[in-house]
Amino acid sequence: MTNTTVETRPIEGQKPGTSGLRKKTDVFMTPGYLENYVQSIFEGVGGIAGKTLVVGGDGRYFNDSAIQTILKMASAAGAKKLIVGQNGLLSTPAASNIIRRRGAFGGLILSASHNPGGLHGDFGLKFNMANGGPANEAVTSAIFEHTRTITVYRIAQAPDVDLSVIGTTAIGGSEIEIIDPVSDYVDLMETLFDFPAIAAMFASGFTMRFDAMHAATGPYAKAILEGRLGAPVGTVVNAVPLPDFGGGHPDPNPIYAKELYDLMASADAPDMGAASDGDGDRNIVIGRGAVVTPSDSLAMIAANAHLAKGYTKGLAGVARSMPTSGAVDRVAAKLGIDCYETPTGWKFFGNLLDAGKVTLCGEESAGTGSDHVREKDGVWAVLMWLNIQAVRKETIAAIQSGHWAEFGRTFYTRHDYEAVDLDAANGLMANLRRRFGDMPGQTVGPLEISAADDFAYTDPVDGSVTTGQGIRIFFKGGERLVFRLSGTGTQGATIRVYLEKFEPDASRHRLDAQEALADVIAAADSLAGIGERTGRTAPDVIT
Ligand code: VG1
Ligand code: CO
Repeated sequence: MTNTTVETRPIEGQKPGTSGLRKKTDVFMTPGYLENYVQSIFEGVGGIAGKTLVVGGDGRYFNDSAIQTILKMASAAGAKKLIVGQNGLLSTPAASNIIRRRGAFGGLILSASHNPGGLHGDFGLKFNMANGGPANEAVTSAIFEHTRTITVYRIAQAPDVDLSVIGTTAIGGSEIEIIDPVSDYVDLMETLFDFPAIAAMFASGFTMRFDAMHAATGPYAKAILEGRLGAPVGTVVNAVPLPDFGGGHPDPNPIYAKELYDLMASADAPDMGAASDGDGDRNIVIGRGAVVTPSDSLAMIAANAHLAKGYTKGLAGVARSMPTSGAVDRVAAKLGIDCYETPTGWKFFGNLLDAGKVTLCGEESAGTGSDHVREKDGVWAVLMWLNIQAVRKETIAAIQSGHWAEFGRTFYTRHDYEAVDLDAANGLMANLRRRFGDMPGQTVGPLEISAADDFAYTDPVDGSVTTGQGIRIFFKGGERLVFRLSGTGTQGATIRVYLEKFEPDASRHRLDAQEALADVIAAADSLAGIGERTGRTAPDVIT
């Protein structure tokens, strides 16, 4: 077995974003592209000689051959051992769990999450650290710096490993262990949730549809819901991961999971609907006629988590990303626990979780999770909601109404403008940045601005500072508007506009969010000139 040293040159644009490097698949497949980035990861983390790494992905097109390259390069870099999900599959939260459980140095997760797969779709790669969480800013910067100076990469000349066979093999001096991607994860879930109580609920006729969207959660949801909890076969639909996600867009939002949303609004709705994304870290939970927004889901889980056996001690604290609504803040205040506000992306929760400052975290983008791993976790959130229903013996709609009656409702929506011209999007943000200092006191329609800033975060654990995380505009009546650009897109820019408003009056809680937020929506356009600058008359996606 020989290792080859291949000369290479820096490739422009290999800068990790919100969650690793994401590019069009055909860009990732350009000779040397993946290799440059993988070598830069190995250098950026200080070398991997003698170390153990976990490797797996969401099964999308190029997942398997990219893994072969990674294994050969890891061997050439002197890795002691590589733990790989069978067929190259590991959901993101399952990978996080394996890293922690096996005491690995870190892991490489191959995913572009909710973005479509295929040669003309998207691909992604990120590094997670020993705590199981996404590399922090210091490490991603070191990786990026290396991509700008790289001159060589090293790769073992070896035949491909058969990823379908569970067991141990080797490339050169590196042991390769192919594992069942599901079983450790199921064990972990069983320590957190009351499986017999949930099984009894299914046995008594509780009905559910889980849409795995032909992505990574299929095998996990099937094993747990249908296998362990006795839900009827067919409860999990689109359960087989496919390289192109069946031609779909594995994002559990109202546009791409429309069938599920429509079912839940119809007379045939089961008791619960749920879906996850490409790599299994996102979730949406829908009751019969009752969509639970992710921001509300976080708040409702915070209020009820003590009902699940892994959380009976209560929560140490909670954290939400800045654009996530303030619904959870109200629960934290009532519980008397700390609530942290972080920049977008799970990497910012890692220190808070490691330091034991928070137990529960969430993002408005359909991400919820806890200190059981260091990623957001779609199946975990679904099991949490099942456990809460099994204990409270109430429907999701009733739990939702009760929560709003107790805490008030925070109306929330996000408007996305996708694949916008880069200059137009940067211009829109630059214009807001120039003006936010003068905004307090100004009126926009019936609303008066009380404060505005560009969100910055000082990590309370390591003191690191992250700036420029989104323009926040607060209004006197408690409304809030946030503008930021996506850090996961692969084409042009995506402008995200986050809108919210607190409503204490229970007689208004069943209003439609778009109606309740009409003044804030109008203020967004008038302050940012969205239509004028982008030429768009409506958002591409409303969540
Ligand atoms: C988006 C979401 C963010 C999430 C990130 C990764 O980032 O807004 O909340 O953490 O995706 O999620 P951005 O920069 O595009 O807004 V996933 O499921 O794509 O790994
Ligand atoms: Co995801």
